[in-house]
Amino acid sequence: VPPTEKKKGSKLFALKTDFLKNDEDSIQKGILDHVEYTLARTKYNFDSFSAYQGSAYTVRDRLIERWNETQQYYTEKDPKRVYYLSMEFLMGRSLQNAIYNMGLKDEYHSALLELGFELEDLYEEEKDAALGNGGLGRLASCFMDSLATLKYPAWGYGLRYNYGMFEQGIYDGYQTEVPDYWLVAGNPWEIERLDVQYTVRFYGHVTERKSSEGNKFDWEGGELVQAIAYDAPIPGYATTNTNNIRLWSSKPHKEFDLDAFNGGNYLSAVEAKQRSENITSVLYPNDNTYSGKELRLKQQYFFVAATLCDIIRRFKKNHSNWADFPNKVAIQLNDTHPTIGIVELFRKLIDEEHIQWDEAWQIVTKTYAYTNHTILPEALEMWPVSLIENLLPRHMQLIYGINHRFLLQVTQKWPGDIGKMRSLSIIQEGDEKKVRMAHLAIVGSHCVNGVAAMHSELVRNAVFPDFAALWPNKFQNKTNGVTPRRWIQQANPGLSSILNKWLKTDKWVTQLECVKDLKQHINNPELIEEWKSVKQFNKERLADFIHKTCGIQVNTNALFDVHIKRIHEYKRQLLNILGVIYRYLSIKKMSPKDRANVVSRVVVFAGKAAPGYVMAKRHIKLINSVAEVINNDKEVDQYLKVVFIPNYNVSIAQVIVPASDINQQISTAGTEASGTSNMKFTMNGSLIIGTLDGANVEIAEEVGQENMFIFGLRTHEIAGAREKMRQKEVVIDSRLQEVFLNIELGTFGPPEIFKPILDSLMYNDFYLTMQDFPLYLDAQAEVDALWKTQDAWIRKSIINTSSTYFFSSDRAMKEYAEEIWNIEPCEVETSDYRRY
Ligand code: CBF
Repeated sequence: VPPTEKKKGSKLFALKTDFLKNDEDSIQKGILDHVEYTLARTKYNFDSFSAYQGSAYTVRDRLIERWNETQQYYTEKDPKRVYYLSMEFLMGRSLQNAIYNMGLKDEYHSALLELGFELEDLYEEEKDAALGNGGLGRLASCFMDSLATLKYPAWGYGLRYNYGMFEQGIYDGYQTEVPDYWLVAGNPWEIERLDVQYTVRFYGHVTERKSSEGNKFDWEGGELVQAIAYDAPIPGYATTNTNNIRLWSSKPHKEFDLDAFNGGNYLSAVEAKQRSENITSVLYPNDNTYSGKELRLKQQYFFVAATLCDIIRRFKKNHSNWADFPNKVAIQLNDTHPTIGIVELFRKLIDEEHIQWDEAWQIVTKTYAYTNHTILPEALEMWPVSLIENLLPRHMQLIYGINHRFLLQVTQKWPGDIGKMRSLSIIQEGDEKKVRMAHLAIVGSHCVNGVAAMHSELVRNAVFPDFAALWPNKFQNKTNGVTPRRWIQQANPGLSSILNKWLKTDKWVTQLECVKDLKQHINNPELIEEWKSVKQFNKERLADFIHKTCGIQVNTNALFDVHIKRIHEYKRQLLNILGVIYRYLSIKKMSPKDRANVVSRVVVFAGKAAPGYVMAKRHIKLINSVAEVINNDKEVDQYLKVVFIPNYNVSIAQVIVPASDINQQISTAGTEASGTSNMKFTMNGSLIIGTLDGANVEIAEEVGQENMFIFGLRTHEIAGAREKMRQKEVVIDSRLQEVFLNIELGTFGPPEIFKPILDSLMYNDFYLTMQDFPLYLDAQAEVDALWKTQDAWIRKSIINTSSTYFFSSDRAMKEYAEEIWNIEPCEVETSDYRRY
């Protein structure tokens, strides 16, 4: 056909329907093509890592197809979208998740087998994406999985840190930190979008200009930084719907400081540019603690400024009336970290779109909602006014204006009550004035939620009671949840097979309520046997991992007692290790006859401490020192082993959780907002030993307290217990005294190392470890007793798994969608998401 006769675009539409095939041959060809053309390798250096990369790129191709279709579909239908703003996404690995969610496990398995690789081995080649600290970031990732699976039009927004969560090493029992340059071997799971860039301003000054429509405020000068988008497609399970997490990376702005350059100052002009790349360099490794560093505030503003440009650009594609904005856009703040986004949207509406104050504020508050994830005072963000004034001068002016109008509302409700104004104000007065970000988040949102029933009660009644009195309908609870895809189907194939068999369906993967039917078979010996053997298999898998990583051989017939989470005083790893010491001393004292009755245990710890958290790091040292003594004591060899698995992350959790018999959720009542590992363990049939804290309370309601080991002070008893401690009225349990004595005598190494730990208990046992200690030992004794009747144990384990519907993130996302965001599913219409 002569070129002039070719119909413009005809080929384009013909190609568009031509999706990649998913038969074995097509997958193999895709892998080999990527190994050759993307990685530039030959068949002679086709090793496991290149097989992983090649496979990942073929999966990514398929994800991109689905992603494009989904975005195209959403653009056509223009549904209301939710934007989940989170400074952290703890994604873990992607290959297995994507293959499972796309329903291509068997195809990939056999395609790779013929190429000489086991699919399961290739999973291990992938480095975790650890752009988060712990619960909050992992929750965001579970939520993204559920949103895509439920076909909600949702976007995640965050930062693409060059260095994720540090890698933890253990040397001489102490934690060491090594930077995690996770991008070193490339990242097949992201798409660099050089076409999506925004400019973000810092510092500078505000110029007020008179105009006929009122005064205008221009924010000018300062430093400009470029935000570049990186997209990570998030496939829903068994659906074409594939959502997106867009992460921003900072790059120098193209404008060059010509004056400096011409003045011969070339190098300093380049250095200034380099500074801008620092913004997204590193994830702050603090969990549940506020870091008052300017760079952190820069990260927060950089993040929301780019995100809002992007959201508004998308909104403007189809809309010109700003009143429609909250009907099309819901923004969820994952904690206060992105709260400056409230002011940024307001600034854009007022200064750039020239909307009047009241109308603009209405749009803002109808759009935003805020999730509170902690009530620990050390986590509450409060930025010095002077810092914001310097970095974001226009925002500070607007915050004052917002606060002024808000305080008028307060005076209307409580006329003349200065105390109320002081306690509610967004600005905290004092030697150094500070902006209370949680107050700003509450004032600027239409909804505020906690993450478990008990936590939401505390948020409403203990932390923000005056706000709740002012706006009683603003406060809600949305109990957390976790995705059963990653935490059952992918982490525990044995359990998945049991569920498929006994429920006669695999519907549970997306409708977790199905698992309750398992209870019917609770007395069936065949199920009990299968359950035992799956647990045994998972324990052997973990034992191998422990042997490989720690060089410790553990007895897989022992009870696996697991405590994995960030190391924090409130989470009380200390209570656990003191209990372990007591167990050790008791075994040592026993006669051989008594020892025959001892329940063998493997006690597993894992978790990172913030690098600057000295006490938490000392706890790690204590755990490792105790482990060293116990693991080398031949006398207790078969009864007790203690393991600290280094560098805890998502993929390691996927091996530990399914292998656990009991899991420790032992925070001081009233301190853990929710906890989410408790949900993952329960799904995997591990029994909780725990306090009535966070979501443990609701787990107890679903599972039944008789199927868990609940102990300890209740939330309402905490204040009294602390007072008792202050008055020095606490009588130290004699068993604990014996433990202290052994630490002091040097049984576990030089006592001076551990003196600060003992002192912290003696002088200010804020987390009430000593008062809960005897109750904890009693609960552990109950654990031992039940373990001796294995079938009864297994029945309880089955009950745990079958009572977990409520803790699926699918349930949580439906609640958010219906009760906060007001969004609906928007299913991409395709005949078959697997595309044969
Ligand atoms: O809501 C998710 C999790 O968030 C935290 O990790 C947090 O960072 N604030 C809480 O400590 C957890 O209780 C909670 O489950």
